[in-house]
Amino acid sequence: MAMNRKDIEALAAHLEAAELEARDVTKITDDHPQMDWADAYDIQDEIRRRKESRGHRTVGLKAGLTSFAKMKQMGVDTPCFGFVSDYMARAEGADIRMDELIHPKAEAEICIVTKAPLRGPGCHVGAVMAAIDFVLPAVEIIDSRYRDFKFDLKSVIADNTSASRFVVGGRARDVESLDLRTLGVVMEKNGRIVAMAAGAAVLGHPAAAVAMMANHLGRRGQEIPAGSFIMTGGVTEAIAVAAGDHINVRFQDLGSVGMRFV
Ligand code: 0L1
Ligand code: MG
Repeated sequence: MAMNRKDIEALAAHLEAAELEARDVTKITDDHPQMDWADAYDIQDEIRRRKESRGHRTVGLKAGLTSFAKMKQMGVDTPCFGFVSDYMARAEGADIRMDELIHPKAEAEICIVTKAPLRGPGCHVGAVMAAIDFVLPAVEIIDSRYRDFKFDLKSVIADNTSASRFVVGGRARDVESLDLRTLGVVMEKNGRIVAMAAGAAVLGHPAAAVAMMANHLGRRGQEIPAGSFIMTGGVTEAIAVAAGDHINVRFQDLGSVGMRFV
């Protein structure tokens, strides 16, 4: 750890204010080049603590930058992990207000809910498959607080991996009836196909993202509790949206998820 507690708390307050006031800021490593990986996750944990202390519930975990398309888009080569809060959830078909966001992008995600805890080190795809209660589809709306969506990996981890809104829709299915690797995803914006992929785009298997998350949390003395909702990461690159846009994503065997930006 390269930063002291006071700096961690100040940076968490700074980034959370940018999120809640929908204004962009420069990436924090510009002013804090010494920040290390533990500091970045400590800042994210402090943002979570701040939200929970105001009464917000943490309602899910997210893996980010898990597909090669997303890593290439953002110029990084390692996944990252974050959380989502209750106020970030929107209903299927909802209007999503642009005036609460900075420069949102939408991405299609295969999600799971666990029925048993997962704890690393040593967590693997088989352990994750045994712990899956059901699978369901979602669209995550990411909104980096960093100017022009430009950041490095440590800065984006501190910024809770750009978590902003998410919409769960479609229908839940037992994992036994699905092949998560070949599950096809087609994303449409205003009726036109803008991206498509299969589940294997996420680290070869979406469950691999969850195993990686459990191993990451294990190194921090934490686990994935039973009953966790987990977004495994965008299967395609993220698509920029503007007021008036309609996003609809069709997930093979899982139905579709749609929303409008207003
Ligand atoms: O959910 C994600 O993949 C976001 C990870 C953070 C990087 C980004 O904002 O694209
Ligand atoms: Mg995502």
